[in-house]
Amino acid sequence: MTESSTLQKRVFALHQLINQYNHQYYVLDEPSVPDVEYDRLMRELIDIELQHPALKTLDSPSQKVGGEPLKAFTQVEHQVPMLSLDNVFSAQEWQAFDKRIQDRLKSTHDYALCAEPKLDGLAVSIRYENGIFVQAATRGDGTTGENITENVRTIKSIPLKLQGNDFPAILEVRGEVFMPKASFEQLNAKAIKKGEKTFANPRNAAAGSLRQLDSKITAQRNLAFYAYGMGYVSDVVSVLDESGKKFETQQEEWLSNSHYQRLCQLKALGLPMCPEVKLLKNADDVEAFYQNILTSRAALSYEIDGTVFKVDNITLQEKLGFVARAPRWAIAYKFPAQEELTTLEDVEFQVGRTGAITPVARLKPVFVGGVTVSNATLHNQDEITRLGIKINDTVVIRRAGDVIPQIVSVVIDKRPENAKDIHFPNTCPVCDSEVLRLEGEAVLRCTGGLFCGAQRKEAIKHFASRKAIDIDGLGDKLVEQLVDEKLIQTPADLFNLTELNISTMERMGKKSAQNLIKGLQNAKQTTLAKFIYSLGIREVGETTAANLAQHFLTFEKIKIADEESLQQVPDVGAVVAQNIVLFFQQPHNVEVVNELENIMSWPAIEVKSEDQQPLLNQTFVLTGTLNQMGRNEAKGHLQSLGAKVSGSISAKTHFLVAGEKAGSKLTKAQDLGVEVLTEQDMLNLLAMHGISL
Ligand code: 5U1
Repeated sequence: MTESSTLQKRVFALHQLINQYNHQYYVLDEPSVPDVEYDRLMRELIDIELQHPALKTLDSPSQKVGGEPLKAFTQVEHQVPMLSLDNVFSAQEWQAFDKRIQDRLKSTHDYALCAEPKLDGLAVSIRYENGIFVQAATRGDGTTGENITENVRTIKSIPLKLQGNDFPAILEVRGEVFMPKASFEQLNAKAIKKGEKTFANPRNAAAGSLRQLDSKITAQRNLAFYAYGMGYVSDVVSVLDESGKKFETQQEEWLSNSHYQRLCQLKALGLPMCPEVKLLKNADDVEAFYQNILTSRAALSYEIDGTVFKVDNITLQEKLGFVARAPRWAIAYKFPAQEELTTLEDVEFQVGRTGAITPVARLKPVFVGGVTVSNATLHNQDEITRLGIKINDTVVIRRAGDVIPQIVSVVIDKRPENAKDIHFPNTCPVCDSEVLRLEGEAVLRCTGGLFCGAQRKEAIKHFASRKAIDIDGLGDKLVEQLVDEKLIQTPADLFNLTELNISTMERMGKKSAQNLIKGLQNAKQTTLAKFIYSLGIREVGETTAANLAQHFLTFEKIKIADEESLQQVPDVGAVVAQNIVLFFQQPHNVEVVNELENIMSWPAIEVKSEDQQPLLNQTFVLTGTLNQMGRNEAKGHLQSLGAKVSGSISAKTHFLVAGEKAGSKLTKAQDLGVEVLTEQDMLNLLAMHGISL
């Protein structure tokens, strides 16, 4: 094949791809590739056309802006074409742009520039006739756009009547409709709640909202607008004279010759102007503006993908003119791409310190947002289902600021034949224990808490903590060191430590080793409640552990209890009961628990007689802030006296303990005639039965 026919084929392929992406982006509002890929293809095409002008045809996408308008909207012909901007991506490319201007103007670079953030939204043209909003249109193909008047009318920041009295009889305002980041987050959160499709980014959300045939939907979407220029401006301008009488004058009397001042004129008429827009003295200030906006990007309330620089003087703009797609007097200086394409090579499952199992995407390394990315979190099963992703798929990956890379979407068009489904493990990839997804939880969890290598450090720290077994001389740092040096793997291993092997560790003297051995020796004597708590069963806190001990009296009975009998215990609901049963079903956990049972001991629990439970059959509800005793502590004490402590108030409640800032529960208690106690009343009651602070 000759070089020219190879090139011709490539040009044809580029036409097809760019036209397809244009259609998806501009007409369907469903882009399938990130902007960076589109820009790359367009650049390749323009480069070939520059070097081989014979290959530049009239139907080339390089000669056209955007795609065809949607058929469902009527069409609007722009009186002045709506153009797009050429891009530069580096300081060198910016300097080349600056040089082209200097060459054309045959002067130095000492010209003022209007510097603006480049908003990631949708370009629109808004027409005012005699100060009244009459029409709004999308860019479309630059010559003809879609009539979106009714939708734009709903955007709160766009005035339906211009402010003041001095304006042209016909004024077209050009600018960007966008969705602020906060509105975008809210919209997606709502969609997730309703199980609906989410938008990949604020730009798609803005486009989707503007292209609604029902403008009531647009009105609910919280869109915003910043003006960045003027389109058609009529020759006739109406102004008021000093005596307040209206008279007509010519455009040049009113219209400024500075682009920046024109934006200020629009602002004075009530149109929103981006607060970051600045007038630069000359091109020396360009890089600083770019860097400054890049640094503050994450803090801005709206999404941007670069900066725009425009020669400020309109006479100079007119001298410079246009090329096919864009003005020669303006350029978009874009930020490094935050989105890129890559391949999902595999999915691995990581077990976190708390047993949460997270799918991690292993990606073909790709440079995005200024770094090379090879991993991204896939969050959970729901996220994988939502994305419809398979191994070997081409994916859009996004890295914004210092945020963790995210997989935004899958390019279904590029799905290969060897695409494979992602399967979640049935057992923990680290310790092989059963994994469980609890009702209402999005994550999958390993149930081998006492044994699992991934959870080891946290499990031992919890076991040794003050409210659990309380091992003197064993802090978090030392636990980490013992695990790292492979001296222990489970809480039971702690009791096999010897003075000798502890003192071989770095920074451990003989004295500290002796103290730890003594602490371990003392810790062997505990209570059943503390022992249960020390096992770190999910959602079994101190109070639940105490209730379990009081209810079952022996550890043997707790180990074999089924969910139903567990739910008889105060404060134990279906989820906690399931957690307990599953914990004791894991062979590895049982192994460690058996070892611990052989090492540790606790006194038998006295069965309380009825007269030792003076509050038996009395139901309490606690509300508001208790200042002298924590809510959990109070609850434990009341329960130890036989009381039932409930979370909600009803006619069956005997007492409401109302702390500070008690709210609706207090009102309800008063309505139901439930007796209300202050915190002090409750403390007096506890003291009466021998419990004091
Ligand atoms: N901020 C800004 N964005 N933007 C986009 N200004 C601006 N100007 C544009 C476009 C397409 O076009 C004019 C220079 C014609």
